[in-house]
Amino acid sequence: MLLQLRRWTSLDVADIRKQFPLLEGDIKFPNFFQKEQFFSSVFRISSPGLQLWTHYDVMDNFLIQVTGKKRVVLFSPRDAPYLYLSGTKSQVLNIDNPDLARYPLFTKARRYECALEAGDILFIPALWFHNVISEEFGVGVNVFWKHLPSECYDKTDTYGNKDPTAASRAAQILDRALKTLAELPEEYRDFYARRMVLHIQDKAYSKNFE
Ligand SMILES: O=C(O)CCC(=O)C(=O)O
Repeated sequence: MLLQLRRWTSLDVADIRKQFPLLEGDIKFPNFFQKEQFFSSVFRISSPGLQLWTHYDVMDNFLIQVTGKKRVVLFSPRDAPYLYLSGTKSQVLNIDNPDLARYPLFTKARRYECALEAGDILFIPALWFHNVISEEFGVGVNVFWKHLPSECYDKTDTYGNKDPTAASRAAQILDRALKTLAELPEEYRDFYARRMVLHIQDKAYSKNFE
């Protein structure tokens, strides 16, 4: 076997063809996007019971199961208010037996569940939350691609999960607005914060999100 001299770091964007060149000949990506839209391909080797917390990615991706079985639970981006997010992850770790005293709104999140077996490919659209558990030892590949114009994405993103730059800028502006409101006495801060929420509900949500 060839000795691989180049040391790959977590700062490299994953590409199974480069990091595991012996496998390159075995890999043929599904023909669903242009070559220049390709972002990464991640080699996934999982032990039985391995669970990945509920999170979203900002790029579309295929989860390709080569061997073994996985259970994937998906939640719509519209259910974000019920998932107790911290960044891109949900704080509800046990989705099968959630702590409802702590996370009461979680019951409102609608779950879509599927079983992935060898040869199956699951399309996970950007922003859809997913929680993955390996039911047996398995090998798989994730393929991520950019479906927005490439300038929308954060250039420092290595995992396909950094929010688009416009979303990050908007979040910073919102933080500044909240700091500005803090200059007011509590009663006024509360009133104007509620008005801001109403303004966002009125202006920013797409009609499909209502
Ligand atoms: O299969 C896994 O272990 C994780 C897959 C995943 O998180 C993804 O497709 O983004």
